Amino acid sequence: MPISIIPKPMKLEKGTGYFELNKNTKINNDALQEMYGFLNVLLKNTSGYELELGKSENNVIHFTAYFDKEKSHESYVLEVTESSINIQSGGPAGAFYAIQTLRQMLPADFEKANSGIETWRIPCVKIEDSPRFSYRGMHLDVGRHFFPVDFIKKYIDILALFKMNRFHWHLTEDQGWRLEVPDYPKLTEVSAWRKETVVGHNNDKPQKMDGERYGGYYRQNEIKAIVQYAQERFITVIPEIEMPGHSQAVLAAYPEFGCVDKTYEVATTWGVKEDVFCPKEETFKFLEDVLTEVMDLFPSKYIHIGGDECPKKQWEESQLCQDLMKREGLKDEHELQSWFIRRIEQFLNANGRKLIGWDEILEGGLAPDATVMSWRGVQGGIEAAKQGHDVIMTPTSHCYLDYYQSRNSNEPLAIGGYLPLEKVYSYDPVPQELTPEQAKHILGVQGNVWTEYIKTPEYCEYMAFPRGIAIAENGWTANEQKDYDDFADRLADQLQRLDVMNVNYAKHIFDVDYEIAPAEGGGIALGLSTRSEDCQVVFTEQVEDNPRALNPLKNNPVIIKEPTRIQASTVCEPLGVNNILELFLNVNKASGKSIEWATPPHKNYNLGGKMALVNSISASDDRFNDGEWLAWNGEDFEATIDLGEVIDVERFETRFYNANGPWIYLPKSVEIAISEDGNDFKKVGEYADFENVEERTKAVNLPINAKARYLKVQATRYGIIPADRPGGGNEAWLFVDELMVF
Ligand code: TNX
Repeated sequence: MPISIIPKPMKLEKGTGYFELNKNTKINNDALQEMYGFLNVLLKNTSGYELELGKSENNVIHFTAYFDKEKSHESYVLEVTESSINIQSGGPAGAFYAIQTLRQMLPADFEKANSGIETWRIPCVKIEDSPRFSYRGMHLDVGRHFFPVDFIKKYIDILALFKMNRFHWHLTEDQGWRLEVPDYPKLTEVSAWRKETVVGHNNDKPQKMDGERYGGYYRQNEIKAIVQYAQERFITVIPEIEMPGHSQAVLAAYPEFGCVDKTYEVATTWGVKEDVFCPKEETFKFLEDVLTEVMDLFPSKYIHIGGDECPKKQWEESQLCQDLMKREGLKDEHELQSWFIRRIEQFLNANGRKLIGWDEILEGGLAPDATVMSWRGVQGGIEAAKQGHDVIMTPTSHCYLDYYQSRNSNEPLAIGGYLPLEKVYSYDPVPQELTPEQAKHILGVQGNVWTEYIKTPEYCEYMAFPRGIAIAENGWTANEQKDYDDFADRLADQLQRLDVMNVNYAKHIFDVDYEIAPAEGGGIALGLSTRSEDCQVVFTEQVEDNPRALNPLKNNPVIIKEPTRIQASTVCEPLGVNNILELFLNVNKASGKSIEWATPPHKNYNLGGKMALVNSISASDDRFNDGEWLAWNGEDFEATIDLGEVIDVERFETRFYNANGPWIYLPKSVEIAISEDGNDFKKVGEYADFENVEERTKAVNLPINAKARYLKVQATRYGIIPADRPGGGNEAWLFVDELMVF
C-alpha cells in the first residue's frame, strides 16, 4: 500500500520495512494517554480483537507523554519502525489524528467489518504533523431535506478520517425546523413539516409541486447521541438557529413572532423568503428559550445564529419596527438587524458562549465579539478581519459543495454554479489583502452542503465528497506543500477506503477533460485527456442526427470544422465507464480566431480566458460558473474579433446570462461594428430590448450581410442595481457567452 495520507502531513520520511500489527501487539500506555481506545474500536470492528496493555521490547505501540504546551494540541509525531510504533502528541486530539494517519496507511480492508484479517502491515515511516488552521469544518443543511441520525454519524466518521474538527449543523430553515424543543411543541408538530415540495429546479417555469407532505426532526436524545459521537472523534458540533431571516417555518407555527398579521405556512419552494422574525419582546423571549435549550444540548463554545438573507420589506412596513428604530436611534433596517444580532450576542455571551453569523451581520455594524462566516465571497471576511474579528472562510466561489462539480451532461440536478474538485483544492483561505497580524483572525475554512436539491444521503455523499476532502487538506496543509496532482494520486488511493465504507463519492477525478485550440486551416482542435493512467478516453462525434458508439480515441486532438456534437467518457480499470461529457461545438467563422478585449473579465470568472469566447462551445444554461461564461463587473464589455482576412459575414450572435438572485443582469444595449482594416469601424447593428426578459439566458442575433475582417462587439452594462432588486446599490454583473460569426 503506498503512503497516501490526506491531509498531507507537514513532514514525512519514509523508512524501509514494516511493522506487523497482530493479536499479540501490546499497547504501552505508561503516560496514561486517553486515546489508545479508538485504535481498539477500529481493530475490534475489522479483526475482532482488541490490543492489551502491557510492556514489551518488540511488537508494541507506545503512547508517550504530551508535548510541552507550545505545540498545538492537535499536533503529533508518529514513528513506525519494524519493532514499535511511537505516538507523541500535543493532546488527545493529536493522538486521535495519529491514529487516523495509521489508519490511512493500512489497506482499505481495514474498514471492513469482520474482514477476517488478523495481521496488518504498516510501512515504516516518521511523520511530524500539525494543522495550519484550528477550524476545519463541514456544514450540512438538514432544513431543506432531512437526513437520518445514522447518516449524520457516517458523515461525522468521514470528517474525522480526514482530521476535520467542526460539524456545522444547519438545523432550521424556511422549509423545516429540525430540533425538538419541549416548551414549544408546535415547532415539531407544525414547523417540521411542509405540505409539499417544488419538483425540479426552483427556477423552472411553471413551478410544479409534488403534493407530498415532507419533514422530520431530531429528538433531544438523538441530538445528544450525535454530539457525543462527534466529541469522541474530536469534532465539535456547531448548531445553527437561523434568525431573523430563514424563519418562515417557525412563523407557520407561531405567527405572533412575525411582523405581519397573516397565515404563514412552512415554505414549499426554495429561495429567499420575505417572512422573517419581528424584533418584538415575544420573539426575543422565544429565541432565548430556544437558545437556552440549544446551549444545554450543544457544549460548543460557538453558536451560529444565521443572520443571512433577511429581506427588510416587512420591517420597513411595520410600525413596531419603525418605532423601535426611532427609539433606539437606528438609521435604517440594516442597523435594526445589527441591533437584533447584538441583543442575541449579549444573551449568548452572558451564558459563556460566542456568536457566529453569516457575513450579512457586518451590514449595519458588527456585534462586538462576533465571528463572521464569509460566504458571499471573501470581502466580508477581509473586512471582519480588518476590524479585528475572527473569521471562517466559506466563499461560494470555492466552498459551495451544492454547486455542479462537472460539465458532464448526465450530472444530477444541482442548484447551479460550477465548482470542480481542482478549484476547491486551489483555495487558500487567507486573502492576500491581509497583513500577517490580520491574517491571524482567519480561523479556518469550511465546506457548505446546502440541500435544496440534495434529497438523499447517497446524493449528499456524492456532492460532499471528495470535494470536502479537498477542503480538509486546505484546512490542514500549508500552502507550499499543496499540489493538485499529488493530491489526486493520494485521493485515488483513499477513495478505495471510502468504497469499503460504502460512501457514494463522486468519481470525477477520472473524467475526460477537454482543451480547445485553433486548428490550422480553420475550425478547432479538441484535445481530450484523463488524468488517470488506469483509464482510457472513449469518444464519438455526431454530425447532425448520426450517433455512433463510444470508441477508443485514436487521433488526439480531434479536428472539427463544422457544427458537431461530441460525447466522450473514460473506461477505467476496475471502475468501469464514467460520466459522459457532451459538447455541442458550434463551429463558426469566429472559431479559434484571435480576439482582443478592452478590459479583461473579472478574475473570478475568467477560467476559460479569451479562448472561451471563440472556442465554439456555448456556455451552459444554468451554470454561470462553468468557465465558458466570462463576466465583467463595473465595466462595459468590448471585444474585437479578427477573422484573419476580409470575408462575407452574414450575422453575429451571442448570449447574456440573466439571474438577478446572484446580481447578474442583462446589458442595457449591444452594438456591433465592422471594419476591413481594423481602424475604420462602421456600426452595423444594435439591440437594446432587454427589459422584462424572464429567461435565464438571452440570445442576441444581429444581421450584418457585408464584407469584414474585424467585428467590434460592445455591450453596455446594466450599471448600479436599483434598491428594490437583488443586489440593490451594487454594480450588476455582466456575463457574456460565445461570440459567433456566421
Ligand atoms: C445561500 S449561504 C444561502 C442558503 C442557500 C444557498 C444555496 C447562505 C448563508 N445562504 O440559504 O441554501 O445560498 O447555495
